[in-house]
Amino acid sequence: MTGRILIIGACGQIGTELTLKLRSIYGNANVVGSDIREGNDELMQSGPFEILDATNDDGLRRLVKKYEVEEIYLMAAMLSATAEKFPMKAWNLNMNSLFNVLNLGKEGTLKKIFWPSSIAVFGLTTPKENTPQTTIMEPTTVYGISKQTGERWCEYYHSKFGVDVRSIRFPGIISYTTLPGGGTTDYAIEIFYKALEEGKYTSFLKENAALPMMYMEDAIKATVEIMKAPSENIKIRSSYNLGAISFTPEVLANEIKKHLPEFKIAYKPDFRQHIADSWPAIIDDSKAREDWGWEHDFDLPKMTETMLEGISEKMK
Ligand code: AKB
Repeated sequence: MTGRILIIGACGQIGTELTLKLRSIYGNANVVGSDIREGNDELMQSGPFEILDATNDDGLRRLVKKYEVEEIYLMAAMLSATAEKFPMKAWNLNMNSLFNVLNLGKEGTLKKIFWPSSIAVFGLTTPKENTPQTTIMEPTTVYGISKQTGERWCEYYHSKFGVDVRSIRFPGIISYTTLPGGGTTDYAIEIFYKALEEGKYTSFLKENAALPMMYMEDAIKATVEIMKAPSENIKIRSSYNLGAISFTPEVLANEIKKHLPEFKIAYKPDFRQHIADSWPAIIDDSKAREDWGWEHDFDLPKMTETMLEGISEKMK
């Protein structure tokens, strides 16, 4: 690679760990982090960083020129629960940031683009179990509508203009380094903090709300691998289904109890339950496995153990 990599949304939950991983692979100086705000010390100190509003096309172009960027990972987005509160702001951020990047691809400035989609592209009419790669998609959330529309544009820019854009439909991503903000799957992170800090947790989803989930290390591995794969292996240019673990709040609580037997869970579903109701329970990711060799490493016991150990360490 001759040019540099730019991460937009480098200080978010996935962006932080992705930036650090890419710096470890491609060299610190070659991976530029950018976000609307500063991130943690490790991220800020390990390589170049710039303040950037993802909707600012001129600002983005300035950075691409300054650092001779040839690859962009667009991680900035407003997630499902927050997007329901600020629909127009979510639409503006999620769509305009994507167009800014896709247009740089169309102009030939970029060699490759990564843009995450989500299980939120599915809706109430989608089969919930083993949700196929290609199926009915009638998303009912602002976030889901923006991600589904984004997928159509990615495919369009690839087929019309040859833009090498690659995408994954992320499930809920579980991690302890940087907290997520405004997602429906965030309960699966909060529960660990509350279990360790207070010994109890009140879930905003029902006990039987099954959702696809994944440990962060697997999400980063998938992102790195799809971007490294030869272009001809990437046969789907909208976005790939990607699965790892699937569980309900009750199943997760029982797994936590194996380590913390006193842990108590209660349920008080709020508006986020309606969002979860419209999403798949388990997703069929066989196309990602066939096309570019996707395999996950973390199952529920390994993820639970890693989360409890990591958060305990942070609390010391
Ligand atoms: C959310 O809950 O909004 C996100 C997602 C599944 O895309 N974590």
